[in-house]
Amino acid sequence: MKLYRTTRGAVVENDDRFFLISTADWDTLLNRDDLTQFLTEKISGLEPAFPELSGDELLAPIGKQEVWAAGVTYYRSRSARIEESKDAGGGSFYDRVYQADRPELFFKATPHRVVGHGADVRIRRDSMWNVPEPELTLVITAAGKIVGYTIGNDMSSRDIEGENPLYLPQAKTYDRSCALGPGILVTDVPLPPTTEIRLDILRQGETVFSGATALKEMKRTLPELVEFLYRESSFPDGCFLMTGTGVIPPDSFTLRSADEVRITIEPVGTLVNKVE
Ligand code: DO4
Ligand code: MG
Repeated sequence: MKLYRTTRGAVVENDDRFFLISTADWDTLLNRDDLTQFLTEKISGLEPAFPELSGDELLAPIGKQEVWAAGVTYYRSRSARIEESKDAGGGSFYDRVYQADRPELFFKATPHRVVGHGADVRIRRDSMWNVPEPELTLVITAAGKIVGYTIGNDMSSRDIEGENPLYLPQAKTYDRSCALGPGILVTDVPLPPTTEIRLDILRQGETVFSGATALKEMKRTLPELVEFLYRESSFPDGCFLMTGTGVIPPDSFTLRSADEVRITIEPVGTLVNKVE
């Protein structure tokens, strides 16, 4: 079952049928530990409201939640980061965090820096080397329960983070640096390890990069990431946690204005954003 935040209100998609549900606000909904059961009961006996949902109606599936991100959770991310920071003396930090018990967790975005499906993401004007990062993103309640999954794009300025790891917040957090959507796959069943996370980048309609990874390539488990994030922080409205990238274009690649970024995670959907 999928849940969308739309211009019409909260919409549930079940078996290719779309239901408009009357509910309290989005934040209260996302914070329900019983979200799957609640939505199942909500739509039972309801007539589908419309045959399909157009992309123009979709809003980013976020209310008041903070967006956090895990880093260096895939070997590919570890290697790319070691390479990009070697001239700056990046040393062994990325390998050490890849191996360590404690994961890298960083603050990614406040809701106003997040865009939804179809909206433009941005690259920083003071950066020359930028990539999208396709990431499975967890929807977690205040109690720390994973109630759903969405798709995230962790836009990153590689020259800024490569110059000095202390610049990470500037490389990662700026206006429209984060895309989430198109909706939320609501389920209590963990995703299979074979779940594919795919990135395609198009320039004037031509594919200029394609790559994919699978959830089983991740070094960490999803509950482990949530446990560390919630150790000494409370999230009264729940939060979104991006789980790191396993797909990074070659070092010769940088995004350009008007590029289209498509991220597909099959049970969730495809998140499409243009670069402003
Ligand atoms: O350590 C820098 C950022 C890592 C990251 O965003 C990722 O691995 O996805
Ligand atoms: Mg990332």
